Amino acid sequence: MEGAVPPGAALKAALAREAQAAGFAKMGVCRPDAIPQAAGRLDAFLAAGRHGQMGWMAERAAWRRDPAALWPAARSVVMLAESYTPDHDPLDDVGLAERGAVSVYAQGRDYHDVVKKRLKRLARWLAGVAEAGGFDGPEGWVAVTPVREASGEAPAGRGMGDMREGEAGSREAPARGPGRRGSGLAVSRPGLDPGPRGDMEPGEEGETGDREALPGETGNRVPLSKTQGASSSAHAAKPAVSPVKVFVDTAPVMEKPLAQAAGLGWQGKHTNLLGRDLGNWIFLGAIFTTFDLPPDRAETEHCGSCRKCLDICPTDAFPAPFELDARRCISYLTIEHRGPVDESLRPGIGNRIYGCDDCLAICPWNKFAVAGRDMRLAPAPGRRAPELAALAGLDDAGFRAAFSGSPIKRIGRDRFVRNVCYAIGNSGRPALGAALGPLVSDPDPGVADAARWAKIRLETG
Ligand code: B12
Ligand code: SF4
Ligand code: SF4
Repeated sequence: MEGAVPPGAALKAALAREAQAAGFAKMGVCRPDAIPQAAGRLDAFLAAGRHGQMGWMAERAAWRRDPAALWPAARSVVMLAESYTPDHDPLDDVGLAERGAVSVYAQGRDYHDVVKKRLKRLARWLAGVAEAGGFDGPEGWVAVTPVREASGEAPAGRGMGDMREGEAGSREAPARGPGRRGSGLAVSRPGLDPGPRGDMEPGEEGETGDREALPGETGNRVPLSKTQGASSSAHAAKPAVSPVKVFVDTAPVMEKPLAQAAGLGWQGKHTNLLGRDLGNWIFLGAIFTTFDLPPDRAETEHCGSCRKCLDICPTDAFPAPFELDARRCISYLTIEHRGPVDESLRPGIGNRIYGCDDCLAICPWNKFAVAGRDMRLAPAPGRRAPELAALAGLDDAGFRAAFSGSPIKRIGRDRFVRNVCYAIGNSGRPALGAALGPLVSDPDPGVADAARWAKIRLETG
């Protein structure tokens, strides 16, 4: 029965149905070698030092620049878009004098957790297909034969993956079909702003951007489950290892060019991915698989003569259209940058205390944006535009309690309160100076420096 039907198209269609059922807004497929142009552009970005303190970008460049090198056995990359379109205009929060602006993606639950679950659900489904030797779809039973993992696979390493052997199938069982059975999955983690994040527990340091997980280090070479390894004899061409790796956080994968190659949209002049049917409020996720799936047609660019995103940027972070100097981007400065921010950039930060959305919010293609489907990504109470004076008083425990389950927790109290001080300094409200009082001698030098700067700025106008 195996190979009776050309499997790729039917398997892809069934996977797309699973993706939609799981809640993804869009799915596309490309080959791992579909983005040859990205390597040179990444090299130029790094050579110019535009990654700033994000040293992990350079350290992992060999994998990042070439998805085929990350996992040589992969035949297809499945790219997925998750919508988080806000129901308000984020620009309304910019410039509020006594409140901080928090970027939309950080107002709800940590998206990594949400997207990770969805990606795992899909990956379990794919792994289940491999285990069963085919799938049962509207077309009837379709046999599939995944490619056997050959030499050159990513090196195995210590296990700190999100999923352990035997865990698959115990939670979130796929809706139907072979995926119900346990399947060992290979798991690694891509990300919005890399570094150890959503899996952190109270007591761990809320640090971002230190390093990214490598395929072998993340324990993503989890072997197949016992059911796969030992029992079933129905699937003679059973793969020696899992046919799928999920990238749900901090993996060295260039998700935007891959998503463009997979037809989800194009990288706009603000460098983010946007689509005519998606807008730009989307997160990206990737699944690498040994299955041969027919690739989609790459999307072409539709920015035309528009330059709204370039013009609105408060810190002039775009040296040219389609290029970003992260060192000037408020998202980088408030989330990734450790220590004092260059004084010349502080006024431009305004009241943005975590991330920045200006270039996304202004994009005219958002009028076609799909609505966010997951309420967990909607703003949690008090997370949109919180009061600066209250935030300035947060100690470590208070910070952790306030931002439990939020991506904000990752940056830790010190960096967050540093940002709050900059916002107070930019508020033009001398009365807020009282909240800075104890912070000028804060044990964290970044906070103390920011508080002193803010005090002077409030006093001198
Ligand atoms: C590092 C990083 C950052 C850094 C650097 C951002 C950047 N633009 O590189 C900082 C901290 C600043 C950042 C900020 C944000 N990030 Co971020 N970030 C990443 C990360 C981890 C890697 C991105 C990367 O590889 N950058 C390196 C550069 C070289 O790559 P690039 O941007 O693709 O560069 C391309 C262009 O320069 C282009 N190019 C260069 N020259 C030319 C010339 C022409 C003619 C053309 C056409 C193209 C072109 O080619 C390059 C390669 O494709 C990704 C996750 C991932 N693993 O991909 C998330 C990711 C890009 N971030 C994301 C988000 C949501 C954000 C923020 C919106 C968060 C916020 N609200 O604060 C902001 C947006 C800021 C912005 N305008 O980009 C999402 C974007 C989703 C989307 N719709 O695209 C991602 C994909 C995470 C995810 N999984 O969803 N981020
Ligand atoms: S996120 Fe903000 S600071 Fe960064 S490039 Fe966009 S508008 Fe500029
Ligand atoms: S604002 Fe204009 S230039 Fe920028 S990404 Fe959107 S369409 Fe392209």
